[in-house]
Parts: sequence; C-alpha cells; structure tokens
Amino acid sequence: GEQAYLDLCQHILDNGFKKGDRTNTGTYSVFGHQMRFDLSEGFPLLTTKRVPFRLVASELLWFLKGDTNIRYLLENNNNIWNEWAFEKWIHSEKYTGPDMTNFGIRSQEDEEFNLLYQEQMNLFKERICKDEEFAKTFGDLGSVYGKQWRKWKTSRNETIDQVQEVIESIRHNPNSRRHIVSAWNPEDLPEMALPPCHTLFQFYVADGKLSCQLYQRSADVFLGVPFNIASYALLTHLIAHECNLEVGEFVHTLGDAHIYSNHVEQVQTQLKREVRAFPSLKINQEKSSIFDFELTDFEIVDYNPHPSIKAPIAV
Ligand code: THF
Repeated sequence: GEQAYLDLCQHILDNGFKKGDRTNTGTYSVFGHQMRFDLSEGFPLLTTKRVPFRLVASELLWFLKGDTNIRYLLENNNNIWNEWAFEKWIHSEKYTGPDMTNFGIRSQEDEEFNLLYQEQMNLFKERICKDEEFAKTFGDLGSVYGKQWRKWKTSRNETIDQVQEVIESIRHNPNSRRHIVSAWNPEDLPEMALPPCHTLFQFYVADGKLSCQLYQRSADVFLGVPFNIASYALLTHLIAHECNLEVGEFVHTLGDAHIYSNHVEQVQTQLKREVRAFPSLKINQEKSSIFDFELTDFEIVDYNPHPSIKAPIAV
C-alpha cells in the first residue's frame, strides 16, 4: 500500500546517488525498484498528500481517446502537459515574444522573468483554446501515449489499436502471457515532445482477477509517481470492468527513480505524516466499454487526505 511509496522516498533520500539530469535541476536517484498495490484493498490515491484525481482521470481519458493535443486537457482545466507544448511553441519561427529559453529553471530563480513567463503561458493557453488552426500545430505533442496506444503506425501504413487488442486478448485468452501495450516506438522517438516515461505495461489474469504491471523508465517520484499509480490503477479497474473480472494487483516497476533536489523538503514534510486508509473508486455500472467513459462516470469515495504539497515541475 501507501507505505511502499513512502519507503521508496526514504530509500532515495538515504541512498540516492546525486545525479545530473536533462532538466539541469539535479536529482537523487536509484536504479531499479518495485512497488505492489493490492487494488482489492482500496484505490491507491495517496493520503499523505492530496492527489487531484480529476487530473489523473482526464489525462487517462485523453490517452484512451488516442488524443495527443493538449486542447482537450485545457478544456478540462488540466494543465499538467502545458510546458511540453509551450516548449515547442517558443522555439518555433512563429513565436515573436520575449526570449523564453530554459523557462522551467528561470521562472523559479527570477521573479521578474516568472511574471513574463506566466503572461506568455496564459496567452499561449488562450490561443490553443480559441484558435483551432493554432491548436493543431502547437497544441500537439507528437507521437505520445495516445498515438502509440490507439494508432500505432506500421511500416505497411496500417494502424494497430493496442488497447482494443489487449482487451480482446484478455477476454478470449486470459492465460496468455502476451497482454502487452508498448508506448516505446523507436522509430517515432524523434517526433515526440518527450519519449514515454511509461514504456510498457502488461496484464495478467489469475483467479478471476486482473493485475497490471508497468515498466516506467524514468520516475519523478514526488510529482509524477502518485499520478502514475492512480492512473494505472484506474486503467486496470476500467479494463477489469469491461472484461467482467475483479481487480488484482498493480505492480509498479521503476528504472531511474529520482527525487528532484527542489522536491526534497516537500518529501520530508510528507514523510512525517501518518498514512490513512485508501479511498474507493465507483464506476458508472451502466457503461461497459472503456472508450465510452467520461469524467462524471467515476467517483472517489471516502478520500480524506492530508493537504496538498506544492512543488515545481522540471521541464
Ligand atoms: N515531467 C516531469 N518532470 N515529471 C513528471 O512526472 C512528468 N510526467 C508527465 C510528463 N512529464 C513529466 C506529466 N505529468 C504534475 C503531475 C503530473 C504531471 C505533470 C505535472 C503536477 O504538477 N502535479 C501537481 C498538481 C498540479 C495541478 O494542480 O495543476 C501535484 O501537486 O500533484 C509523468 O507522467
């Protein structure tokens, strides 16, 4: 349960190697770690800080639609992917505003720059929402999760719907050891705003229960991982629901598991808090296909977390 997550945090603080990274933020990092969550014991939404389920769910629905454009997220008041689209915009020829190079780091270190950045980001979001042509070009993150999950392109110019196929295989051949969805498409990597952190996941059926294991190559343990756990738990519930199975375990396997140096204080605050019982998830029983769900079809009940803890995202 949640203790597995807190143990990972403590383990990284105690043993993490101080390691530089792409974003120049600096991290404490370990390589190779595994956590298990028994989904029948409650929905793994952390209680030692508030995790915004609404954002987790709208991001998952966005993946499941096969959408790769942040416009849908913005329409749902979800800002978690903005920085990656903004990065593309400010480096394009069409951008004529003030220099935004390295906006992630600079906005944290320089308050004057931060105001400029906030202003440019707000203009960008407004344009994505109002201007369809602009959104088509600059709201799209390229061949990220939605594309690979639902519309993987083959060399014969066909598309593969990996999610649909994995559901069929779970239904018709539950014992199979090939219930796999891969987001890692080496040919497409150069076109992606960010190569997929959730590289590959596999389902497993035993005793009428559906389990899921994710291999995550890179894990932002404070900001990303709580989202990732909840997201794959929700996905497992939805697929189990469609296949008339109970939920089993979510197994979370991590490659480079890191805590950014500017998240250490927040992690220490979180580690002092007492774990509470996980909430539960209610799904609208009138729907069955994973592709028909909307935000209002999910409800988290009995969620009593400690307050949220703010931290800057590394870009
Ligand atoms: N990049 C980095 N550095 N870390 C990641 O976890 C990450 N993701 C996605 C893509 N790139 C990444 C984006 N996922 C938040 C959470 C998940 C994200 C991005 C941002 C975040 O800031 N969460 C806040 C709440 C934000 C809000 O309320 O708007 C939080 O407190 O949880 C890996 O999937």
